[in-house]
Amino acid sequence: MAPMRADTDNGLPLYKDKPFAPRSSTRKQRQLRRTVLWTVGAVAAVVMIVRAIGGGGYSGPGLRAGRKKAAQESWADRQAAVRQAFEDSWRSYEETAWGMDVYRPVSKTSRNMAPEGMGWIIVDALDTMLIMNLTEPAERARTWIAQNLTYDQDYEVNTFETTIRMLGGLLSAHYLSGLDEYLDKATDLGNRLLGAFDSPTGVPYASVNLRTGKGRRSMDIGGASSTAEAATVQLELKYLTKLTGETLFWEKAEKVFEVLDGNHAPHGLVPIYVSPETGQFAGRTIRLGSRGDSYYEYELKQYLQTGRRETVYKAMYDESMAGVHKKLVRKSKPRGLTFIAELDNGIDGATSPKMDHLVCFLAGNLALGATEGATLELAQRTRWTARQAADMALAKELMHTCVQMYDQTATGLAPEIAWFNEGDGAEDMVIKSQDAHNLQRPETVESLFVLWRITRDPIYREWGWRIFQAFQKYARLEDGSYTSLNNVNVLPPDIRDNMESFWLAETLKYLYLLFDDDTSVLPLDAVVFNTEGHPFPRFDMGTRFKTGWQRSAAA
Ligand code: DMJ
Repeated sequence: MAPMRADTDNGLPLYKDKPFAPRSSTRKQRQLRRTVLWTVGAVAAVVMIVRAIGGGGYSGPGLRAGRKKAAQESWADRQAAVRQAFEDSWRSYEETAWGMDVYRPVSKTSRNMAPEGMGWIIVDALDTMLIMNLTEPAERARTWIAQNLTYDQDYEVNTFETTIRMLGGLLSAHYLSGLDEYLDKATDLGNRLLGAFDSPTGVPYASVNLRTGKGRRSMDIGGASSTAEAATVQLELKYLTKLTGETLFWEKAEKVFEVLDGNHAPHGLVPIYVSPETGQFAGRTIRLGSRGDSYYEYELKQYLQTGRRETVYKAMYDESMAGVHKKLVRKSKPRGLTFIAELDNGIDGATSPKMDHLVCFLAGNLALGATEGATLELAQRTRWTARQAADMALAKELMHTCVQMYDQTATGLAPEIAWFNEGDGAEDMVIKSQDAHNLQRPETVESLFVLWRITRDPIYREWGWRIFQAFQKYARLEDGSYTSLNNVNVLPPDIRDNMESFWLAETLKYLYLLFDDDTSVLPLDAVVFNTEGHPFPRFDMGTRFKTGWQRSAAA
């Protein structure tokens, strides 16, 4: 029997820049539901505003004791509201789609991607339940994984998505719970993914068959893999090596960076495709959005993960961020919002003023890189260079822009893509209809969480609360679960029937941590979050593990 193909179209939630295609069949039904929801949402919003005004909302630092207590209670209330949103989303999924990979909360339909399911939503959401102390649903998830989850299926999965969500989810569940059964599953999965790296260069193929271990080239330009996808499996495989002692995972992972770095991309800015056959970049498009984003994230996080011993990754990261400052930072008109432009025609081509919401990860990443996880106050006292200051300043400016991507829409939710105005227009950003959907993405709240932890400036919590309220108001269904939107500028909201697993794995997790008054939970100087929001401990390499490559000089 021919192997089943990876789920690349029609369904969600795989590829990041999948084109948007609205469905029209149930329009009337949706309209009715929207009206009801909108009214309920409006009432809820009024209640919340009244509560915020009368309930001693946060008024900034330097409060007197009595006020401070009220402020703390307020953040606890907000955190509880996020936990409730998770519980409601989860209950809806458990009741109507338990065990399925794709969940459509409006129609209450679901389906699997692999023949026997991949545990896609359960595994991705599990560590959030552990962090939120939701012990009963976490136990049901544990039982489902133990009794139902098998990776021995004749099915091709996307190498990157399976690594960051499934391998990452299992590893962080092991880290947080201490249960070896998650590590056993992770090891089985890790072994099955290794076949993806059997290319002439070691750059992984886009897909791999879980049973046969055979990799398959992508359908994209000449079979090239996405650069971000090839370069975003390292934290997971290295942690797996640390836990199992099996160095093969580590070697496969780091080889990818050796090959990528061997291209000597000018300014450390890489094209978004790479050939597994030649190891060379393909095409001329350079961006920090889809297919480029987490390459830069994992440059930094590999350095942090292994106790800041692998300086090769820090050198790459510094070079890339210098490239971002020099080549990609732009200001919009008329308000001067800082955004990160794209290069459609190579490093010396003209910039394009398009920015994906995905780029908003960079605000947090820059702040994390500047202090390496310490608070800003501590980092500034210890050592503080002009370079760190510049990265921190850019982090704050970009954070503001990303929040504006929410604030400037009718729903208060961000579109997938914004186009910034550099000419005479009256608006700083334009949202095209094909880019106007919201997939419950995490990048902005992820960065708000990192900036809050690093700066301790409460503005980042306030911004996060505003975003969460917009989700409550416009993306919440009658049963309390949450869905995506087709267009963030349409009222009443035009909902899309899909709940992304990263809503549970990332968006709600980061909001929950953002509102946690206890900043010692998962401290940024002791853990790294993988690109899917799964926390792993930083670890000491000891004498057993080492970086197996060095940067080569450009010819
Ligand atoms: C997630 O799967 C990860 O955060 C990935 O790095 C980017 N895309 C989604 C969320 O938007």
